[in-house]
Amino acid sequence: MLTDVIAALSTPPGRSAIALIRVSGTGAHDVAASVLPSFTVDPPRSTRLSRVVDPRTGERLDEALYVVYRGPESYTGEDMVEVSTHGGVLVPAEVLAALFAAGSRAATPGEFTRRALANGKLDLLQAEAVGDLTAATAPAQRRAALGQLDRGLSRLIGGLRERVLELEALCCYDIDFPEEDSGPIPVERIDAAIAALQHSITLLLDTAAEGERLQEGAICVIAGRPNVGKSSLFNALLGRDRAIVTDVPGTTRDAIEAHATCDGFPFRLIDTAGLRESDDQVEQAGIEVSHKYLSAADVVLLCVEAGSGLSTSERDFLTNAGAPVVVVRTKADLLSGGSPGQSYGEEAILVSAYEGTGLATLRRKLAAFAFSSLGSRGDIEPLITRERHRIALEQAHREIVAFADARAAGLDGVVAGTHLRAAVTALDDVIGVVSTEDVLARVFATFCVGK
Ligand SMILES: Nc1nc2c(ncn2[C@@H]2O[C@H](COP(=O)(O)OP(=O)(O)OP(=O)(O)O)[C@@H](O)[C@H]2O)c(=O)[nH]1
Ligand SMILES: [Mg+2]
Repeated sequence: MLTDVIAALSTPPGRSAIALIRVSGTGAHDVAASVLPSFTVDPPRSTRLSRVVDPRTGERLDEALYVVYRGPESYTGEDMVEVSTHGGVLVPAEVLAALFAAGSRAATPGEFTRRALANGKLDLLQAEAVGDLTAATAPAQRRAALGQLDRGLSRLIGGLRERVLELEALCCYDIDFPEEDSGPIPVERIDAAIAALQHSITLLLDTAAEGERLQEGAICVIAGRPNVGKSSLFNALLGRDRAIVTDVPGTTRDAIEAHATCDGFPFRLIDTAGLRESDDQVEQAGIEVSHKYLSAADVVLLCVEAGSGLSTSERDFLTNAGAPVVVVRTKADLLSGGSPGQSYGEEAILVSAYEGTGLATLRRKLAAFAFSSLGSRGDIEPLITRERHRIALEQAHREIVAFADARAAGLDGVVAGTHLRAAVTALDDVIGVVSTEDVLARVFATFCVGK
């Protein structure tokens, strides 16, 4: 692992009041001292004001605040300096160039966090949580990321790992001391430990579907006949006019996607072409796209105009849908008195995109449908949010099953024990005890420089 001095802008470029530049590595203090004439290390972790100069010319570039960290007490675990310069396009770029001239180089994406990982300041799950927190758009994502950053998931998986090791120890004891006074370990005790472990891993795996959905946003497809008000509802849920609305049936031709937060949970809302038989080639293509999205949906909003009955095709839709369907009665403002119309099983949600009525109820319902188990579990319990976690846990589970099978088949304890070793390795992979370059590259692929 390189420990040379890296520097990067940690705030987005562009006009802003302040920009933060990070410098880290062996010699980071010397680099910073070249551009900050009044630089002192002691006491570390306190804020000081200094002129910032170009070391090549001595020209003043800015007046900035800086904080010095002495490794290992820093984010990366190395010597670090954070300089808060004035923002904008020019000053931060000039200060950064001065830092490069003083002997640092540009950090690669995620390099600060990678160093934190290499120096044991964070484990791989925490590094992922840093990325998740900065990418979060919905409060539920923030809560999950903070929990993971607090090592909630690391501790849970570390606990599972301990239990596999204990199981291995129990079996080794059986092999090494079969004639001990205390007698062999009762078979039931080992069987119970295996069953309990499998159960715990399964419970964690059960969080994967909604955990991964939390990461990506739940796919919510808005469907229904042409002109029922799908695009209007889509815009109302987004709070901006994203899709075209007209009174011409068949207005929306393609699927339109946008991110939205409903009741604190992330969604990918998809407005689609109205479902009907059409001779129009373009519209027909749009309808095919609608079907494709419907098959990938986590939840479907079936829009039916308030007051009108469900058609046969809508009833078919309800019975054949692969995802939970929320029936929405649209254009509630046009309903004068009468009944909103039957909803078949589900209580109808009456909405008006024009007046905004029913939208809050609808958002709550969407969150309850797409994140039912997360909602009921609360935020305390760790969950897995990535395919990477799921694949490794499935592997650990398979190895424990294979271990149980090998024992049942009367296989030699040492041979059976290799499955437990493999289970430990799989769990280690999740926490990132030893991570290969390709795993790291994938985890850090989405990081920006300066993180
Ligand atoms: N009164 C009233 N009219 C609405 C409401 N929502 C939509 N409309 C009207 O209904 C018509 C169709 O609205 P759209 O949102 O384009 O309907 P759509 O389902 O997306 O239609 P297609 O894309 O053609 O399938 C427009 O004239 C809208 O102004 C509503 O809440 N109240
Ligand atoms: Mg439309």
